[in-house]
Amino acid sequence: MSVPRLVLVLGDQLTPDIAALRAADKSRDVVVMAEVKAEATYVRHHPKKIAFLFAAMRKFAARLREDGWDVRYTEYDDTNNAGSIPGELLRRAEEVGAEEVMATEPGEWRLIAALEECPLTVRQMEDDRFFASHKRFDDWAEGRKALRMEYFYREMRRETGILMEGDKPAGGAWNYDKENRKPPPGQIDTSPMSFTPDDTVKDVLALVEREFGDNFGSLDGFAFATEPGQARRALSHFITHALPRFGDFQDAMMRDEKWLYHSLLSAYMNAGLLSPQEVCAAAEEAWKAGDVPINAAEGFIRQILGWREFVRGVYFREGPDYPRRNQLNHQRALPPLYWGAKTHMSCLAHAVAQTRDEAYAHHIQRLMVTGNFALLAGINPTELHEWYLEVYIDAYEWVESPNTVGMSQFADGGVVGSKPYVSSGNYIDRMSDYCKGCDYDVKQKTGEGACPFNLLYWHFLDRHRDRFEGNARMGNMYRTWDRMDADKRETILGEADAFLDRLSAGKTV
Ligand code: FAD
Ligand code: DLZ
Ligand code: SF4
Repeated sequence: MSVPRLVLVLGDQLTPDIAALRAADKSRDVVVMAEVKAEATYVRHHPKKIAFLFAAMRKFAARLREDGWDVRYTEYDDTNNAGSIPGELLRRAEEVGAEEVMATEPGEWRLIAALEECPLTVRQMEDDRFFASHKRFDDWAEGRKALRMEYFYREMRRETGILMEGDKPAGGAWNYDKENRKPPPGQIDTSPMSFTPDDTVKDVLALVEREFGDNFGSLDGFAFATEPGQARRALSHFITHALPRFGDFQDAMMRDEKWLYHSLLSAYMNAGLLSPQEVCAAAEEAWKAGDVPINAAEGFIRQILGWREFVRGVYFREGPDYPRRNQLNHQRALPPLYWGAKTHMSCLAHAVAQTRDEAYAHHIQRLMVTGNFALLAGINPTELHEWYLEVYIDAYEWVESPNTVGMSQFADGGVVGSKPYVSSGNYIDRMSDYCKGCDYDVKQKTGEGACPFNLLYWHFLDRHRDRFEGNARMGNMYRTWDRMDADKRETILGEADAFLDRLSAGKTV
């Protein structure tokens, strides 16, 4: 009988035909899965994220066993648990007499390096659960002065044929974003599908409460899907009930509506319970059947076929130093309000509270509330990156860091975006109902009670003038700033400095 090899399946690789499993031989090889301290603590993950992954891992292992695989699964509190992925590989290699490991490339440089350093022979195969391979992205990126998602996305549309009518984009345009910026609607008539914890989930919830109960975040009301059948039902529910209005209200934010018309499918796609291909196909089918308008189908598909693929391409192309870039040299410490300390800013209080309760906030809350504030206030992007990696259920470095370090903080100097996403309170007021319940006044530009976003917006532009003045997309902002009275400019900068001093001193702002 030939010597068995180990097949590593990580917590976000829960796909039956993932590369390492495809390459393995069921009659010979041994699957290794492990809940380990190193992965569960390299940042202090939200308890719901850990519970989701551990429950989904346990169910996936059971399914592989039913399918005839020899699976060696280590639970978190197993006394023999070696505590890390390489440690578990070594332990299992000794147990079964293996020397070789087949792995699917992890989604974080940290773990890729750990597997490279493992004394066993580890073959890392490309993770091909995406539309574009590393080579495909690099071929597209090579020689371009700037990488812009929109052009990459169009190539992906042409190549996959998704939302194409011959060689033309469906409906005549590539992008319908102009129709997708409606302010919050009066009422939301749907909510995402929720799942009552079964015995596996209940066991994991008890374990996570015991081991990680002190991490930021609540386990209450855990209702995520933890197996592919449930995730598929969540997809189909979203397509029928939320997708038709997804486009219109994609950018809206409401105090009492956490989900609006968003899908909540990122955690499932990122962990492997759903494939991006089946999600895009379901949205396209709904449009073809006339159930969903083109602005909704296109807006949704662009996030997956465009943004999700694009940020992954950037992460792997830019290399291991990417998550720690800080091109704007922002050094302020992440303030306690990100961990739920009291703040008078209603938008931040709501986005952070929702994050603590649900391990979820939608894109505009992440980008234009918590991200926008951090950028305007000059928060250290590495600290912020770690925060996003910790607090969201869908966070892995390959997708989180280009969104945080690149799109949201411009700390990569413009690899992901052509200009920083900054706004004054006006944008938040237009797109949300947060300002109505705020201690600050969004209409007030200076003085007692002025919205901090209004002050910090100009402070940001002023302190980074050298870098952004020549940016064609920001010229208008500088012209408006320059047209203001010198006295007013001075007042704004002085009040912004005073606000930032209070923030850094740990005062409630
Ligand atoms: P929907 O609004 O329903 O969108 C549909 C799908 O599109 C999502 O499920 C997701 O897979 C994909 N998508 C949308 N926007 C993006 C994007 N910018 N990049 C990649 N995929 C996208 N997404 C993550 O999956 N993991 C992260 O750790 C993460 N961190 C982020 C950090 C910041 C600072 C910002 C601004 C965005 C981040 N995003 C991240 C992108 C986006 O916010 C989430 O994908 C989205 O909010 C997930 O919720 P949803 O499934 O309801 O998405
Ligand atoms: C995020 C995570 C956590 C919390 N725990 C585990 C674990 O115990 N075992 C495991 O195999 N994977 C876990 N993961 C997912 C990995 O951290 C993930 O594979 C890497 O971050 C690469 O994306
Ligand atoms: Fe946020 Fe300013 Fe609106 Fe308050 S007034 S909710 S701080 S944007």
